[in-house]
Amino acid sequence: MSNDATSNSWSRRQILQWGGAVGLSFAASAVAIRAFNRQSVITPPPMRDLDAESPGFLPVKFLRSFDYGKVVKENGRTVREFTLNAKTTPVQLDKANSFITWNLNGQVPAPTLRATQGDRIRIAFYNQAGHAHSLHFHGTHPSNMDGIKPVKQSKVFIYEFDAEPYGVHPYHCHIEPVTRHIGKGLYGMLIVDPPQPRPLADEMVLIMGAYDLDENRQNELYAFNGLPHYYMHHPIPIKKDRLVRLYVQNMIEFDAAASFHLHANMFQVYPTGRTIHPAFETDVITMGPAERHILEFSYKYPGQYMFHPHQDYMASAGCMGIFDVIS
Ligand SMILES: [Cu+2]
Repeated sequence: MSNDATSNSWSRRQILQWGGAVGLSFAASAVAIRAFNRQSVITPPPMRDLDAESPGFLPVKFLRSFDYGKVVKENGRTVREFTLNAKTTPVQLDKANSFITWNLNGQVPAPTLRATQGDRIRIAFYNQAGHAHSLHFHGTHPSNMDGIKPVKQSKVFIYEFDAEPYGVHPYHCHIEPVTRHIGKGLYGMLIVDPPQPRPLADEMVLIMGAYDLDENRQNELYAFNGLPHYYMHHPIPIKKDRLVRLYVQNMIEFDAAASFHLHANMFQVYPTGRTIHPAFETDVITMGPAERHILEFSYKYPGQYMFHPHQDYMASAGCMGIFDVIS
């Protein structure tokens, strides 16, 4: 990666954190994203609207944002440095419900971190929240980097490990009760790209989460990328016949599983992102907690198509979105 991209990463992070609040145009952020995203040089169609009422909770931006970190070379090796700040932030989930989230960098889900297999990952974790938290990554690493030890309020911990193996890896807080810490919003995705990059595609992240508003160990609201019903009211534009690559992850607590169904199409499945070639094709896939996959498809016909769990109670409670296929 070039130095160019390195300097862009910080400005983009600032854009992500502050851009929504000041009404930055999506076109400008798309340029910034494209400038430092090595693989996705595809320009996605612009989305209709940017809601600024919940800064930090901007599913439009989150969808196609990948944080490649600040790149430094150490003994010829690529090291990617990330900063994650645990915070406590209220968010308006819908007209009726606000919720105190525990989050990273003021957003739910946390930033999507991205590296290539064999890179070194270094994460400065600052706990600025009111509780002890930690960062536990899936993937392969030594036990002292497994993130099960609490990092107390106002403390810092540096997590450092090799990016391996390639695939899609959740990360989340691992402080007891873990269900509560994840349910409050402390989760995200680490994408480790294979040494030989996947083919160009319009890449997006869809993380399924849920909110237990009254703490009765049942979810009342569900969401893709943090805000219930968001992509239903803000359909995601995609180009007809263009390859779409979804990184889909289930971070819903309390429900035994969640499925993902795409309307009027089939998708190729790369389980856990751990294969280079698709394992099978289907139009609905079921994921247990923390399960994740890469799904690929393209649409043959223009029009609007729903995506949602096939469990209707989850879809009708917010985990619902629409792809708007344009010619
Ligand atoms: Cu926690």
